[in-house]
Amino acid sequence: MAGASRSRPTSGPRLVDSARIHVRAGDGGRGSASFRREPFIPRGGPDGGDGGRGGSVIAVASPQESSLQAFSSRSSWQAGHGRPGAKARKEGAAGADVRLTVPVGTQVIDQATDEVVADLDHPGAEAVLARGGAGGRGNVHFKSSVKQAPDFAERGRPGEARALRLELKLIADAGLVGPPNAGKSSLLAAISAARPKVADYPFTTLDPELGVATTPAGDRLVVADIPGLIEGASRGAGLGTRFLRHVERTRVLVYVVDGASGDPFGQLDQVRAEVRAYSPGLAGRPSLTAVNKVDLAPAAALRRRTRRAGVRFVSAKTGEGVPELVAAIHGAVVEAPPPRPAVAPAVQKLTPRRAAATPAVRKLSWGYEVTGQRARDLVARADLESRHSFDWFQVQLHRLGITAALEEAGVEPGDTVKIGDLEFEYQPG
Ligand SMILES: Nc1nc2c(ncn2[C@@H]2O[C@H](COP(=O)(O)OP(=O)(O)OP(=O)(O)O)[C@@H](O)[C@H]2O)c(=O)[nH]1
Ligand SMILES: [Mg+2]
Repeated sequence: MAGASRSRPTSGPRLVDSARIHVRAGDGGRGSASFRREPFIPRGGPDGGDGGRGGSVIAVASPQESSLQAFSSRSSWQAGHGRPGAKARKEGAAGADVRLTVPVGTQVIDQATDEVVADLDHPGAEAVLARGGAGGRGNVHFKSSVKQAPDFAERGRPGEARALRLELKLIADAGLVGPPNAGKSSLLAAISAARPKVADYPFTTLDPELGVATTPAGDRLVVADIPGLIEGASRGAGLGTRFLRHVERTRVLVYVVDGASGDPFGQLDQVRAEVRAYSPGLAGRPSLTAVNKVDLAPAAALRRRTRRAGVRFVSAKTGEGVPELVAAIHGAVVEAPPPRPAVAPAVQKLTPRRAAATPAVRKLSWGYEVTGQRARDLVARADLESRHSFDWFQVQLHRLGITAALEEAGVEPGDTVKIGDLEFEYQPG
């Protein structure tokens, strides 16, 4: 659907359909560096648990929301940080997620790249806007590979932070379809706060526009106004029929014809034929007919003569019959089947996680060899003479999954492990 956002003066409250937000996920909690206390042993084995994962900021599409109003008064969102790990292998609590409820049809755009990174186009759709940082590992993990007692633990990873734009692409419930000048835009203006251009020449409307109407009972209804259709539109006459794609997902079509024209019902047949030529499915959708301009004499006279069921005479100018028309559209929308089969909620992630380059471990006659570029780079960078760097090296062994891979391969204390040209003895602490 085309954006409803146009900056122009309005009388009624405008629909808030765009917002800029900053989201920050929580940092992971730090891992714990603690040691078991055992009788007669001054320093037992390491038993520090992992830090908790930071909370994420997640957007969830809800049919209960109809605008991005909530984001115009608050633009910054921060999820909870993970708690640190503790001794006795106790894992820190995870940070609380922040779940932002947005209307169905909200698109998430990365402000830095202008890329649409998530499209929450059905109820229940979710997108992770900022992923929480992983918790740091406690020193309980660092007792293998190298002999020293691990008196350090990892810090948690920072949570993601992003500047995003939310844009509501409303999915219209009903579409106004009719010949040019029938008063479609006037009708949209009469039932909603939208202010489409209205003029007494054909093809005033060039871009589809949306408005939110409220029924007398207080129900909301999203209505789309599209350019007029003339005879031969399906063969390209006038602006053609391509605009009909904007009403393809609406549940109900509202045919609007000009009651002051010579032959409104002839107009109706023509428009229906064009819609049918465009898509028989669309033509078969539930519909209503509004004969507009009943404030003018020809339309008033026609009303007296007409016995057609389901035809409503209205005036976008005076408002006559308009509330009843809105109620009827709403009734039809409620009864109409959804235009598309419901899809299961999909989770979209902003940055697909890169598959970690897992190091390969080979068991050889003399021990274990770790291969892989990242493992070799690690060894090349490590200066194992310095204590500081040695600690760093151990942390990296875990980060790269080397320790886990070694254990998986069945490494035993005292076995020789070789990475690049470094050889060391595997010794759990
Ligand atoms: N008297 C009267 N005039 C109306 C009514 N509704 C619309 N008009 C006039 O009809 C003309 C066309 O109205 P629009 O709302 O622009 O018609 P449209 O169907 O959107 O036209 P396109 O965008 O060109 O397809 C304008 O001059 C309006 O002021 C009505 O109920 N009564
Ligand atoms: Mg128009």
